[in-house]
Amino acid sequence: MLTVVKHTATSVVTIERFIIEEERNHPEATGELSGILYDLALAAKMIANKVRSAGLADILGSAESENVQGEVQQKLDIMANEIIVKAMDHGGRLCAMASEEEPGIIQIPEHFRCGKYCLLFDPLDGSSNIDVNVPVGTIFSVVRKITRGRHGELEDMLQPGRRQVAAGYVIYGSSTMLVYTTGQGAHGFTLDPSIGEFLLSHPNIRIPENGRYLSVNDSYENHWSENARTLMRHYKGLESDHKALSTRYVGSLVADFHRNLLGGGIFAYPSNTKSPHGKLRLLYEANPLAFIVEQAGGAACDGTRRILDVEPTELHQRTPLYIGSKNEVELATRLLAGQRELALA
Ligand code: AHM
Ligand code: MG
Repeated sequence: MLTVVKHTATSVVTIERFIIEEERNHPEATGELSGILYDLALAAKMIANKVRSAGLADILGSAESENVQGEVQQKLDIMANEIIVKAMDHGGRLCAMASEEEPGIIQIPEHFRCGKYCLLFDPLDGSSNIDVNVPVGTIFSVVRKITRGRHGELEDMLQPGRRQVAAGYVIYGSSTMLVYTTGQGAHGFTLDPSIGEFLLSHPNIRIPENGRYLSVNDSYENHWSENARTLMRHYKGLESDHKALSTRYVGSLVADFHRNLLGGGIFAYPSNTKSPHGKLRLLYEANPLAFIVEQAGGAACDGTRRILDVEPTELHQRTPLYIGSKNEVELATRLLAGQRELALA
């Protein structure tokens, strides 16, 4: 029987201890998934460290120029990608990885053991915001291998989101936070930089059922479908007695999602005539955040379908996305119903 891990935000609980306690709820667990989560927490600390000194790039040497040691500096998103690959490839728990930064599957080198999980990730989401010191994030998804060979294959990656065994994100903001789920609620940890540990700060996150914020890039309005335009007017209280939501758009999915998860709201990225399939990636942006939001009592859809039920066909597949408070996502599904999204028309 599941025993719910009970902690309050006032007890000092490290992410390691929390992961171990969650694992105890699964006597059959081998500890491999826990190992993946520890390694990701370590990678997050390393990326946080790089992000914090990003503003010094011009002083220490900007991207593609040589730094003081005479090494060519890399762009931060490439650096974040390498940090994750290097932190994760040798643990013996993964059989393959996929990243927004790499076109194909990343195989585990021959000299390392292969495990039974696949990791999909966006190493630095919203990276165009780095230059202006606005929060960015990392998003990750873990699925179990379903093919029989030693290495992970495309088929392992192309599983619907409901099969995820773990998912999470890291936000590099005024503090660094890691939020993850293994299907036992969504829990948030804040990095205490003085001791280098993620400490439980947001146990059992619950998203309010109604929204307070609307996060959407309005500049595409003329390119949306009529139904999407009507939906946005509802959110703004212009079309019905729906309470007017406050518009907040950072342009970093992780930051917009995080605010709405804690405060209530909806993030919407409808398909439009310029991006007929939407912009966000299904496997390593929409799916992990959808898993988290559902665990927190919210919802996510692509306009017509629950995100976690979409059957992926491509590694870097894009999807329209409506994610956040349950009642706001339900309104989106209702108002967009019958309108096959532009991409599917
Ligand atoms: P990226 O993965 O290339 O950084 O793009 C994803 C980002 C999201 O973080 C954000 O929500 C979205 O793109 C913003 O797009 P737009 O500028 O079209 O509003
Ligand atoms: Mg991204």
